[in-house]
Amino acid sequence: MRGAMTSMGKEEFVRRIGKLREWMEKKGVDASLFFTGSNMLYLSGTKNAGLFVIPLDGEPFLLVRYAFGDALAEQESPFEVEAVKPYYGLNKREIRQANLVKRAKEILIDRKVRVKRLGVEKSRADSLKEVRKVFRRRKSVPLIDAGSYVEEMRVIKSEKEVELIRRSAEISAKALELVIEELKPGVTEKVIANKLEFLMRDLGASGLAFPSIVAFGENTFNAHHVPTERKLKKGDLVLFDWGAKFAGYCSDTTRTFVYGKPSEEVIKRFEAVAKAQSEGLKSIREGVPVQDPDVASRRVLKEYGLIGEFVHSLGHGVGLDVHEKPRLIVGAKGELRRGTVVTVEPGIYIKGWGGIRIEDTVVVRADRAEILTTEISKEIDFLRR
Ligand SMILES: [Mn+2]
Repeated sequence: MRGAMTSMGKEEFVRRIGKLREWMEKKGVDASLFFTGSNMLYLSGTKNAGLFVIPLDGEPFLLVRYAFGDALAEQESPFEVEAVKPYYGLNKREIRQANLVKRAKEILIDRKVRVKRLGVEKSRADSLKEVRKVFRRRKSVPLIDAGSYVEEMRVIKSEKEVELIRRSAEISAKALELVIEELKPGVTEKVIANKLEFLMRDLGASGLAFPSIVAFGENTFNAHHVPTERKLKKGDLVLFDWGAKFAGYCSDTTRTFVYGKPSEEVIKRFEAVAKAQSEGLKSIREGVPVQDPDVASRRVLKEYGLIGEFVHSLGHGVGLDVHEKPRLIVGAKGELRRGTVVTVEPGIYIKGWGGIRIEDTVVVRADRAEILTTEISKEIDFLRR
């Protein structure tokens, strides 16, 4: 299932587009183009189209290659969808490609929109080549980065968006609870990861936030581990880093447990990471410097002599993409804003031994971090029985 519907009403998209149009007006941008992706999804309700065109005045519209998403785009988006049909014929001279950018320009000309400055996603270098070709007249049309502006808008989530992230977290938690029953000596990381992903989809996920990480024993050292045939043994560290998508929105959770009785060494290291996480969480509220939670977590690990093993940032924004702005890291500029959703995920990595990471997805409130991924135990010996 490709479902990416955000289940927002039209008025929410109109509100978002209205905000973008204020920016367009200020920048002298007459129309903005968004390619397939999360910015398109955020503004239109679908990412099954090829191009979303937002004129400063007049109705926005989606363009899509005929039979390659038009039916889905029509279902998912409240905006006009036009399918562009290619024709191949019997020899090369007859070929007419479906050129969505060219069609966008024709429609804008029909509607008497004169494009002197065009909003685009500057990060999409590949697609911009075609835009430059089509929109060049005697003088080329300046391309202004509307993508970064939309990504800034996406940092602050509405309550509706927070609810969808919470639903994603609930599905993820339920799936983990069920897959834990499948842990037994000899079962492989791959089998557990496949079951976990099946369960998330079965419980109503519209997709996965990212490929699930299931790591046993020394494989927990690899922060971006890909599940293998490694078999579970008594006494192994067991790390899950996983997340469903619900109505397009992601959540991101990590838990580390021991299968069996944890050693004193594991207990001590786990305590350090757990305390680093709780201190990071405690430091989160509206208005604090973005770097503070990272510094708070790192300070704990320093007390435990483990600061050198915390080799990534504390967290990242989460929404339609699993990695969004802002990045929680020492040195980051700015302040945390209310409604921002971020992960808090300190970890330590000791080569040849393994890794421990604990992660929750939280929303920044006026006075605290509200945890959206609450239902799964953070006890190291949770799997002991
Ligand atoms: Mn994460």
